[in-house]
Amino acid sequence: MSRNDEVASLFEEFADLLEAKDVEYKPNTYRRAAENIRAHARPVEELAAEGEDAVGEIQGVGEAISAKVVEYFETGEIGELEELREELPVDMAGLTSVEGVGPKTVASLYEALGVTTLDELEAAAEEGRIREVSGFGPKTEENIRENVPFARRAQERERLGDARPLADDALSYLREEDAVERADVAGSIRRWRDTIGDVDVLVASAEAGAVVDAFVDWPAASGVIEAGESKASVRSNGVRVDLRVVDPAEFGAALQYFTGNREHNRRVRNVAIERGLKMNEYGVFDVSEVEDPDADQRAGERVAGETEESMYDAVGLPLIPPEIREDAGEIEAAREGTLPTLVERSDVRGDLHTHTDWSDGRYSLGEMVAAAEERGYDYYAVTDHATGPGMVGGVGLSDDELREQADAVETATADADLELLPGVEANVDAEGGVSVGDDLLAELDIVVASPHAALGQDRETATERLVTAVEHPSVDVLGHPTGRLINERPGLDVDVERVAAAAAEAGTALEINADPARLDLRGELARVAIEAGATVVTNTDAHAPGGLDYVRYGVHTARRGWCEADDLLNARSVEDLRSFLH
Ligand code: DGT
Ligand code: CA
Ligand code: CA
Ligand code: ZN
Repeated sequence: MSRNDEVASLFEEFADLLEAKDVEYKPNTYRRAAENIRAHARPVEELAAEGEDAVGEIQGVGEAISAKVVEYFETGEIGELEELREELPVDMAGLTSVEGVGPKTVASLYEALGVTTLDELEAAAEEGRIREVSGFGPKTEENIRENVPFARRAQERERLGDARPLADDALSYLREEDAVERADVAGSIRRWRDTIGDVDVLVASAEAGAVVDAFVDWPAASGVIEAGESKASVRSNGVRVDLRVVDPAEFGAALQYFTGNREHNRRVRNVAIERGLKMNEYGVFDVSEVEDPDADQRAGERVAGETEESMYDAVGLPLIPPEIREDAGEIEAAREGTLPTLVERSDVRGDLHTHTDWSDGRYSLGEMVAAAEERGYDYYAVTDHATGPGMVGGVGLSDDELREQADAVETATADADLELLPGVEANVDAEGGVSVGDDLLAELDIVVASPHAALGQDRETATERLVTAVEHPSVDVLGHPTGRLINERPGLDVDVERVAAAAAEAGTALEINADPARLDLRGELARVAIEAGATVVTNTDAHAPGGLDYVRYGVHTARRGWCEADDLLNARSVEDLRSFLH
């Protein structure tokens, strides 16, 4: 969320709280101000630093509101808003996202039933308590009960793994159209964020109308949200897909602009300004001969726009990979010529965390090995679950069964055209211990150890736990280190720097689990781990042959972590891998 979004949300909440108290007019003034702050081109914190008058230049923002904005940036809160929140301490945005629930309803239900969250609202509806409140009836109660799950889903962002296949389908569909010269994704999906608000698709074409017509007929679209001359939005599998059609000469400019993120773009625009250039979604322009450069977006002489590379080049920067466009040091690195050479999918030589039907996989050892061979890998580890806490349904293997499986893997190696590594995925218990016999661990080629339970520990306990695990002499890989499941559970809160330093010292790799439900470590944490000196490894944790293709999510997540091929264990040769595992 940008700071403008953040401030806008505060005033929206303010408006709702005032409306809940039956205050007239003011709520709408606040909502209009919120909208304009959100849309304002300049960052509101910059304006606030200049003072109340500067903030007041935003349309619809008067003295009272600009004073509050300045107060917010100076003190971290708005006094009046805090008072209102104390009177009505509820999750206003969450509750009002339920169809049919407005601020006044929220106030009534808080006073009568003490409802403060979506969960409490749902419980009250399910227990038939809402119909008892004066002014409410069974019909309203039933509506609320039905609408809460939708509100909850709308608040969630899509997982990358759910959105990306849709985006790929939209691209290949559009690229078939004669009117389409180029098509690509932009936005968070092009940056491979782990969750996606909506999918942004960009097309270069001289016939925008024909492209829009084709897009609304995309077979995977379940409904059209809007369709204009050069823009359209459809829904597909519950995901919103936005299309923009631009002139081919401006495709690179639009791609750069709509890939974001906003902060990255703001910084790059400032680099352009330093060089006397103007950069926007239409191109880079030399405006030195132009009297009023703001009068026309395309004013001046165009110096770039057709390709994204030309856009960065025009402002004196190398092309920055989309995955790291987060204003997290990449602009500085680009200026200094120290951008990393990010790892690529073709660097990956094997998968070191996979399952078969010996534990909870659904395919035989032979089927999984064949799938690995098809992908041209040099090596492949079989790491079925060992028994242990967190292993539900008795899917884990006993030490004897693991020995038996290791023999089967050794036998399969003879006929395979890649190296097979017998291994195990052991469970990391709450104290960091591993519940597989030490002698067996020493016999296996690879030991992945992962936390599966006790994921609510505090940061200190969790960090100690993982440090203990990576220091275990037989552990080679710490699997899905935090145990998070995207949109389901946050996983362990750990000091990754400490765990990574211990892992580097002990020669243990930290996993970037590529299963799109996990993406664990996530990019930002992978970067911390690499900077602390640790080796990372991206494994699919595949339970079926198709799961091996999750490697793309792992590689792009690694790239978000500024990972180079040297940092990635499974980009190494068999010999180098073996010496690391030793
Ligand atoms: P999302 O969809 O929430 O996962 O995140 P994004 O990054 O895809 O954001 P989205 O879809 O709202 O817009 C795509 C990109 O377009 C965004 O990263 C930056 C750019 N963009 C869109 N609207 C604006 C705007 O009003 N101002 C600026 N500076 N950039 C914008
Ligand atoms: Ca988006
Ligand atoms: Ca969008
Ligand atoms: Zn696993």
